[in-house]
Amino acid sequence: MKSFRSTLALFKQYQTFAISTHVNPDGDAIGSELALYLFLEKLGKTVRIFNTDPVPEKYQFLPYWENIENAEAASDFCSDVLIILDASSRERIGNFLRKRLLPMHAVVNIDHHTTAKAFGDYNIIEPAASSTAEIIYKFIRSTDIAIDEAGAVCLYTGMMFDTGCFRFSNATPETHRIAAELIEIGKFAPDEVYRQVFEQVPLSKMHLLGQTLRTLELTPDGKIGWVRVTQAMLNDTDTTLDDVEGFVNQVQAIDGVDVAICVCELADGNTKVSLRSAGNVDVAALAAEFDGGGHERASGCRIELPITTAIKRLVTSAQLHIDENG
Ligand SMILES: [Mn+2]
Repeated sequence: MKSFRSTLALFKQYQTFAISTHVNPDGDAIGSELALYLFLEKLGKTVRIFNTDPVPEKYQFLPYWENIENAEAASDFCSDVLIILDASSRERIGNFLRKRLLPMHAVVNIDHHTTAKAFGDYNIIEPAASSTAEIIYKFIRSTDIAIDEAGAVCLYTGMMFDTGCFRFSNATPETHRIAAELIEIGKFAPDEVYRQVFEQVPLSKMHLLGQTLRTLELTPDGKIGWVRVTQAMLNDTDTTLDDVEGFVNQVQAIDGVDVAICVCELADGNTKVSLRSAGNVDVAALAAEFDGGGHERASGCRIELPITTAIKRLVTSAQLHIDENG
């Protein structure tokens, strides 16, 4: 682990920086990238952001989002320092970027996932932080550079996204205090950010959600609930796996459900799994049994089995976890 102070010293020492994040970037990934980009620009550095996947439309209200470049643009750029945000592992930035973004001096890894690997020369990993944006906030606060309006809305968006709009257990009192401060600095309307991030659902995704909820099943005691998404459903509604994001929370919202499971059939016939816990069961441990990872209350894994078999295994395991906890 490196301290904020030594990381700042590294930033001051070198001149050119590349920033990247995981594939299918979310609000935390993009908000964190932009906030750190603005910070480094204030230090007088040359900074570029390269992502494998484009900025989703719902984040195209964030200041400077258009400065985020695609992977191909990285071909002619050589940085002193590469900063990877929110990615868990170096591979998660995508194959092309992993091979192309080779810095002259150091890789800095900033992340909050409990499964985060210390792949950088500098690793700032804080599993207790709500989001990477919260870590970036604390880092900038530890310097003498002020967070401006643009930085504030980027950081707020990251924290808002990863806490499910401050609903999840990772939203600590400190997260709320920071959010309040960012609203004051940024002078933005939090309800407007909420609308942008959470209420711009495409009609096709709503159709998929409708089909998905019709697959809901529960154990007789109602403590484990699961839904399934098949390739046929994706084709029928003209949606992709990305659209399944958040569906598991609908299952978690059912009264009495301790463990919520959403399984998706992948194009190769295997299964992608999202897990949520109401707090009695550690779903990071459950996911780990299938080589997955995440947090106690939110995790995921990939299972090399068809969805029906995968569900049976998952429900059996979840039942054991519930029984263990009385
Ligand atoms: Mn995150």
